[in-house]
Amino acid sequence: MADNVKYDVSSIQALEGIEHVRKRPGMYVGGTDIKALHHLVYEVVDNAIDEALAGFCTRINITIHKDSSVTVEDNGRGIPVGPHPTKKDANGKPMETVDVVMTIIGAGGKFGGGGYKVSGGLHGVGVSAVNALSEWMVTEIRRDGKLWRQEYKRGIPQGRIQQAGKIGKEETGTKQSFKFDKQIFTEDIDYRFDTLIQRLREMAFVTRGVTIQFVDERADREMTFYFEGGITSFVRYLNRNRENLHPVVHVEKEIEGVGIEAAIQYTDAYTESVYSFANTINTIDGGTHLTGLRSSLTRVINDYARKSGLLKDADPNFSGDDTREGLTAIVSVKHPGPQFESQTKVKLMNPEVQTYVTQVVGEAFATFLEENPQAAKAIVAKCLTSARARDAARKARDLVIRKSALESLTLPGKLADCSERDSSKTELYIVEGDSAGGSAKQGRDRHFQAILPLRGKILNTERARLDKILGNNEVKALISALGTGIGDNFDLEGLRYGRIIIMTDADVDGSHIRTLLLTFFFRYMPQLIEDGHLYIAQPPLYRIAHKNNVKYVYSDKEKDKLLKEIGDKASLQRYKGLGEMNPEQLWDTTMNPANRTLLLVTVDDAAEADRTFDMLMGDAVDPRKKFIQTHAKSVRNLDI
Ligand code: 28F
Repeated sequence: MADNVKYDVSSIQALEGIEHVRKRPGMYVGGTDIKALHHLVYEVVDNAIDEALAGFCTRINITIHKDSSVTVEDNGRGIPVGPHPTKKDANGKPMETVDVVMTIIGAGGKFGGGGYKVSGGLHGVGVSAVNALSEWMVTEIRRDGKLWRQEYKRGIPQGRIQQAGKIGKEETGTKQSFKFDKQIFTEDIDYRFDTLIQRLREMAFVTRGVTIQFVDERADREMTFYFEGGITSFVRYLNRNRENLHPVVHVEKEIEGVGIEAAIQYTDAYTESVYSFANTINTIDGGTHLTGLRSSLTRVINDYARKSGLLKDADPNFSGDDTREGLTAIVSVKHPGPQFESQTKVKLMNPEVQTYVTQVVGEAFATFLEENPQAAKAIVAKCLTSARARDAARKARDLVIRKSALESLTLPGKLADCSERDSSKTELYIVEGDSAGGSAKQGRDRHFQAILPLRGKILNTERARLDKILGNNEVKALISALGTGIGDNFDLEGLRYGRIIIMTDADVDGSHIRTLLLTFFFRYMPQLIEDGHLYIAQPPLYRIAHKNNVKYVYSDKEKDKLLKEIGDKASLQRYKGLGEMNPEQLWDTTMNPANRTLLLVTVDDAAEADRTFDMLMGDAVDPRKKFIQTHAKSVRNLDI
């Protein structure tokens, strides 16, 4: 071949596909923000997971390198090497198989269907989308005693696949390395360890027996997940800080080629922690598998309660809420042809799945209750107290509404109100602790800023029922200060402040109370978040004095940068809590709209906090602190 002829291995279809992905990344990876960046990793890992689901891979290693390139390696069969059975290139010659997988959009599926080829959030656009959005990508294949290597730049093959070495006959696998293209993604974003860990832990739970190792060379951190027990281990992990009523009930069956698996365990908690997966995708909007699980448990528990005389004929049936209180469960289905709800793609729609799950879970749980009368009695007793508490909650709520209708004139004593009456111009700081509350009262602008000090940790709303929450003084003060009521009686019209700003210490306790407040608002006043009224104040982390001027910085990054600029003659003070600042400093750094930073809490942040609250429950609070701060969006200098 004449040297000057550029080696052209890519088909027109490939070139057009790559160009389209780079022009419309939102259609393939959901955007160009950090979520989209994480999708690149999930897409590649999903291919390795599929190789595991097919039974050929037992280990997946993910590494983020210092230059933020990523390597994912599995010990599966290795992508086949050789001419693709059907795809031709621009000259009508068969394309190399790996170039089909790596450059034709959506071509990643296994030969002729069969495997469970639906990948995570991208739903099968395949690794070719990752390739198109990467400055470079290298694919290494180990199989048939040979090491093969192919390189791409922004999706374009840089030549023919090369044999790069000889290896042991039994050594097989696929290794993908890539570096995301800075031309495509929002500048200054980078992978977030905590977020990736969360998803990889989930993947390991729902893909039993696979070892997933994650190394972050940028921060020298590493975690390895391996759950022999699969989703049974997942339920145990979720319930690690709760009193269990019985051992985990596990069932796994295949019906008409669809894998149905569930793990169930009731505890003394008042909340429900149920997660559903389809082909390892965390279907956060649920779907037919989740409906099947819930309805079958409610039916089976009611049947058992009646048959055993624990529910008298005169008693009404337990409601879904009653049988869900204290329920931790995972339902995971493996479906060759899953249908997802069109928009969010995280809701499973296959109707037959509801029937299969109802049948499989119903039968297994009914058998469990029959064979474990002690556990059955404990579960029914729990449902009974929940039904009674629901009544009490309704009465308590009616009482509070009647009372607050009267009391609404009298605001909580500790509230230092502002003089402005137009709520669109006012804001309420919820401040942790009386000392910081005092500084905030003195430092604020009393024309439009009100202060409500909250003493200690408000009741852990994660565990308490509605009736108990209403009884807690701190929460009652908060509810009447806001003026909206809660739950189904919430009325935004009554809101007395345009902005609700949570201001807590930057320490472990501060993040705990902030997380509890977020959970409270998410569960009982979600519209407050939806309509963008909820913020998190951002106090400074450090005070840097140098010669005669003082600078406040809000992150370690900012501190390091400033110290580098002014040399370390400066004196550095790390703020442990709001109480260390006097009123003027608190005003200057955290309350003055002219130069404060407020983090806007979005529904996604609160929903994610709430959904994964179980994961964080009871851990050393530190991860929770990082979790909340990394998920809130920073809103500098609001247009006050
Ligand atoms: C690091 C990410 O991508 N692993 C993969 C396989 C295995 C096969 C395969 C992949 C051929 C043309 C469909 C091997 N032997 N890890 C991965 N492992 N793809 S991706 O085949 C792709 C098909 O298009 C494989 C026999 N059957 C399938």
